Amino acid sequence: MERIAIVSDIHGNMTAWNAVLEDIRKKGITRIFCLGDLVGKGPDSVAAVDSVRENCEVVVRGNWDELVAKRQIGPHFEWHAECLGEQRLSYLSALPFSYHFRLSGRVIRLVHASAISVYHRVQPWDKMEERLGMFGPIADLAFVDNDPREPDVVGYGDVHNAYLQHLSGKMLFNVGSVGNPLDLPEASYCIMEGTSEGQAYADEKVIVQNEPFSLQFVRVPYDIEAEVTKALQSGAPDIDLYINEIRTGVYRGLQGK
Ligand SMILES: [Mn+2]
Repeated sequence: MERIAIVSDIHGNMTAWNAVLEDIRKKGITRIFCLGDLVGKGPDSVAAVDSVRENCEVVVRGNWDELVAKRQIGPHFEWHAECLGEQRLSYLSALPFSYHFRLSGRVIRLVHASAISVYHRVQPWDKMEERLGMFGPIADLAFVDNDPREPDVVGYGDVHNAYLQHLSGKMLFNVGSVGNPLDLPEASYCIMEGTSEGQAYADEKVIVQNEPFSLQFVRVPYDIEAEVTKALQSGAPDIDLYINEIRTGVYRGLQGK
């Protein structure tokens, strides 16, 4: 049986990320896949990149990773790019758009935001057509699909709110955010459990029996005020917005709006 921790949107919040890593280790899980947005918003992009590189087997590219890596004009992007330096920026820009694998007879697709682009945002309340688009062809030109089958399961990050839906016989889930959750103020991640495919599954002619497959949603409390102190000392731009969000779990702290 394989158990894989799927994390996303760390956004330079090392206090939350270290708490999640500790929880993953305590559970005896050794495989971690990351769905992007390692950097930006929070104060510690450098440590986030170094730790993700060290701990994650698979990492896909997020919108912040791309914007910071290409030194997009704007105080946030430039500040984080300056901290990161050339070597880490080239690591971020080389991250793949998506990752596909098989577990328990299912084709699993992992992307940051959608099949269309790292900037194309899909919310659980969007039109059915929009959500089903997550299972459609990958638009990224650099992407080479080696799997002849359409995905049965799509997992992503980007919106910072965790959820699971079943749509037309497919499963769509969002792992939420480690460092900047916008549903409730605890770090979020998922654990996927299933049977590893073996070589036979690579051949589309082999009829594969589906086996039990599970997805667990985990919330990890962490020391938010310690992170606030780090953020205030960092000199990162727009840190007040970040602090409001990690304290409230609400986008820009705008409760009730
Ligand atoms: Mn993000």
